[in-house]
This record gives sequence, structure tokens and C-alpha cells, in this order.
Amino acid sequence: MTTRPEPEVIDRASWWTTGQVATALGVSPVLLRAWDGRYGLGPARRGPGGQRLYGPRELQRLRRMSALVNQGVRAGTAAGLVLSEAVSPAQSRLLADEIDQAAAAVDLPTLAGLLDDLLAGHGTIAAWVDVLAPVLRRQGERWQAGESAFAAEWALAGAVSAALERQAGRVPLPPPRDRPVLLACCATERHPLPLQVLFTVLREAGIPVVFLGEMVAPGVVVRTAVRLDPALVLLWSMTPYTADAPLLAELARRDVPVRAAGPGWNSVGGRVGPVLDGLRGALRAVSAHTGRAWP
Ligand code: B12
Repeated sequence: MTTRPEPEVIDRASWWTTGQVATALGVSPVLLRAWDGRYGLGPARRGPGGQRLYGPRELQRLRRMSALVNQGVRAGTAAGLVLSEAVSPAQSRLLADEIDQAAAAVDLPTLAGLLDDLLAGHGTIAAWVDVLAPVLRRQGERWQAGESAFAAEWALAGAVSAALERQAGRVPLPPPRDRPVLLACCATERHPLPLQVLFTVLREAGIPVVFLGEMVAPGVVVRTAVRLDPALVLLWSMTPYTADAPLLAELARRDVPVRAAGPGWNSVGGRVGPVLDGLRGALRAVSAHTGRAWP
């Protein structure tokens, strides 16, 4: 039996040049080289022609560095913070275990503290990909094996959602001059977390974004899309029985730029177009529709 590689794994094998990173972060290549020389925030490796290549972890660190500097933190202080934040695989496992245990004990204050530290310390993308998604998948496996306590799953999902909300709330709203990205779950879909992660990442990047949440009535999605004239709509389905192909068709019929997102669409077939099934792929789609560079 062949197993399909997980999209996130493929994405994470990508490498970016200095120019691509500079464009994505809105800083100059000269500044990137200065941050490398002064603070060691450099590329992970060199390409065949000697070009500097940044991997996902380096990119994430530079994104944090840039965000901190934009918030007024001095570059030296920001670099110190960022360098002390790198998550090793061993640390990821440790953090994941701590979060798992706090969820199992339904220890909500500890859970909130751990999640706030994780998001602030490692950035939303790394926190999600390296720690939170694995913990949630573990919960799902337990549920499937009939072992899961529902209370733990609710505690975890609720606490992650609340922590993402706090994280997004720390970022100032971008000026409302650009067309927003609109994110909505299909009408029976109750797994909004991946979409909320995307919402948080876009907020952090200063991209106008509206998140309608879970279980959105089709009429609400259509009316909101027509009213907002979004640059892109992502319609989320996590499980096969929630994918709403007629809604997707209705939006397309009204010339709304829309993409199906999430594994639930895979069973619907080619009628819905290529499905976005990874955080990085979704960011690339947003980039293509908003003109905002994102490697
Ligand atoms: C938490 C949770 C819940 C919570 C949700 C609360 C909340 N606020 O989100 C609650 C308790 C409500 C719930 C309910 C149910 N759940 Co549930 N749930 C989960 C759990 C544990 C995590 C969900 C999640 O956020 N996953 C996100 C990440 C961790 O999943 P992932 O596989 O790594 O992500 C993939 C993609 O989403 C993508 N991706 C990751 N991030 C991003 C970001 C973007 C932007 C994009 C585009 C893609 C993307 O990459 C991955 C590879 O494909 C999953 C287990 C799991 N493996 O996901 C089960 C799971 C999804 N649930 C499942 C089921 C069956 C249900 C229920 C039917 C159970 C029930 N009888 O109550 C209901 C259905 C509700 C509904 N109508 O939608 C099954 C679905 C099986 C299937 N494929 O049909 C799962 C897989 C558990 C299992 N192993 O069986 N659930």
C-alpha cells in the first residue's frame, strides 16, 4: 500500500532564497544579511550555486524577528528573544506532552498558560505544525480507539481556540483598504481550528481577513461574500460529510473567487477544483489572490 505524503511534510521540505524571504517579510536583502552577520539569524544551507537558502524554521524565526522589530523592539533584543525561542524536535515533544497532560486533567488555567507561552514563544505556524496539530491528532487516534475522554478533547480544542483568539487580538488591525480574505466553515462543520490558525497567521501578517467561524449557514456565506467583495474565500470542510459542493458552485456562479479547503473535500472529486489541504498551500493561495508575497 502506498501512503500519500502529508502536505505539510512536502511544504516543509521547501527552501527559499534571500530575495524570496525579503519580499515575503517586506524587508531588504541587505537587512537580512545584516541580521545574519550580527545575530546569526542566517540561512540553513547553501544551494549548488552557493546561494543562501532558508528553511521553514529559519523563515519562521525571521518572521518573528521582523514582527518584533515592527512592534518597536530593538533589533539586538529581538534577536536575543528569537534565538532563545527555537523549538527542537525534543522540545516539541516535551511541550506536546505537557499540553496533552493538562488537557487530560482538564486543567484549564495550566492549559491556557502553556498555549500562550507556546504561541508567543514559537510563533503561530511552528506552534501549530510542530506541537498543536500532533497533540490534536493524538486525541483523534484515542477517540478512534475508543479511549478518549470527551472532556479532554473539548478542553484542548476550546483552549487552543481561545489562545489563538488572544494571539490574534494582540495584533493591530490593518487599515481596511485592501479586499479581505473571507474564511468560513461549511454549514455542518464543527472543526474550525485549522481555519482559525490561518486567520491568526494572516492577521499577524497584516492581511485583512474575516473569519465567520464554524457551522456557517450557506446563505450567510453567500451574502457576506457578495457584500465584502473578498480577494478570496476559503470554504473549509474537515470531514467528508460536511463538504458543501453546491455552496462552492453558487459562489463561483456569482464570480466570487473561492477555493475548497480541508480534507473533507477530497471525497467530492474534481468538481470542486484543486483542494487546499495544508497551511502552507493555503498561504500560497492567499498570496496569489492578494498580491501579498509569501514564500
Ligand atoms: C478536536 C476535534 C473535534 C472537536 C472540534 C472542536 C473544535 N473547536 O475544533 C469536536 C468535539 C467538536 C469534534 C466533533 C466531531 N468529530 Co472530531 N476531531 C477533533 C480532532 C481531535 C482535531 C480536529 C482538528 O482541529 N484537526 C486539525 C489537524 C490537527 O488535523 P490534521 O489531520 O493534522 O490536518 C489535516 C488538514 O486539516 C491539513 N491542515 C492542517 N492545518 C491546516 C490549515 C489550513 C488552512 C488548511 C487548508 C489545511 C490544514 O493538514 C492535515 C493533513 O490533511 C480530530 C482528529 C484529527 N486528526 O484531526 C477529530 C476528527 C476530525 N473528528 C472526527 C469525528 C468523526 C467527529 C464527529 C463526527 C464525532 C462525534 N460523533 O461527535 C464530530 C463531527 C462534528 C462535525 N459535524 O463536524 C474524525 C473524522 C473522521 C473522518 N475523516 O470522517 C476525526 C479525524 C477523529 C478520528 N480519528 O476519527 N471533533
